Amino acid sequence: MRIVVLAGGIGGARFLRGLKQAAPDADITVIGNTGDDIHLFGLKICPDLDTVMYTLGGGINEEQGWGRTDETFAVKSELAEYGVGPEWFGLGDRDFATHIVRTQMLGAGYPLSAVTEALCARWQPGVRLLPMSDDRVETHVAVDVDGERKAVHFQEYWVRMRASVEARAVVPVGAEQAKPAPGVLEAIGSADIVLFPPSNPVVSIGTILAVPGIREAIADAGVPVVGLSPIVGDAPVRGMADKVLAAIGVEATATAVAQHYGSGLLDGWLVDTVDAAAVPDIESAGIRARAVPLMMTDLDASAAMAREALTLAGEVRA
Ligand code: FO1
Repeated sequence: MRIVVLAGGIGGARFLRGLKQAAPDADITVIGNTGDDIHLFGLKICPDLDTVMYTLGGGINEEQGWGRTDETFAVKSELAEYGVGPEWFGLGDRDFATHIVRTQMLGAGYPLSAVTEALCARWQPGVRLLPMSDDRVETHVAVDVDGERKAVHFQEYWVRMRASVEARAVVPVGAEQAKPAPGVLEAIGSADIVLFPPSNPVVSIGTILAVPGIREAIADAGVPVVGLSPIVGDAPVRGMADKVLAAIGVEATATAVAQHYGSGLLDGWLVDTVDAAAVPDIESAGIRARAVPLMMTDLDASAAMAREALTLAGEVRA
């Protein structure tokens, strides 16, 4: 069975670990969000690609959900001694090696998809990890600071500002000119199932869908598209998805997110048991819905969710 998964960072990566356990024989292709990418210290950093690679490859800092385990910060503190910032983005020594290899390969002319494949040769994530595009896309957030409207890089909004100010707009800069990376449309075209894990519907899955051609390919693939709500009980399970949902005028509810994706794209939607009352509303929007436990408390819980998503996909196919 060929499964395509659109993944952002932490939520997507944890779900993928469960999917691998639930469907050990499946051929899984992950289309990773690159809108979170940031250039720092002359290096290109790809947070969502690295979180998937490290999580599935066994190198992730588990409690953080990003960065490496057993990390040290000698390089970061030496940079700070030189007064070279920013200090608010925690890059560890082991993580720096990933960004040095990536930047070196990009500088030698390799596209991001080839670089990602090379990095994954070491980590063996057990899935094919494709960036959504080889072209540069970087999400920026419009905020009002000291009475003036300005755009800040997503990472500055997310990490330095902790999403503490209202996001007036979220813009994946470069998305309109970006092309799907090699293999992305082919993977979608030959998939048996497409899954939207509980990733951020705006800055992760939304950004992937903003690359021209990807949304259409999924809508036209003629295979079941099933998503899992990142919102449980009207609040994001983790992260601050509600802040960016507000920027696009979408309520932070399981129903609103399903309607945001729309029945033209989504065939099935899993909500948590606390949102069971939402099932009829979602079904009346033309999306099959089911209430199951959606908290990824451990690997078995994630695998159970993945199995529920595959079961729902089988039902909507019929
Ligand atoms: N998130 C934080 O909250 N604080 C950090 O200092 C931080 C550093 C960091 C470094 C590398 C990396 O790949 C991810 C990092 N993240 C950090 C997480 C990152 O902001 C998120 O993973 C995504 O961009 C949102 O999914």
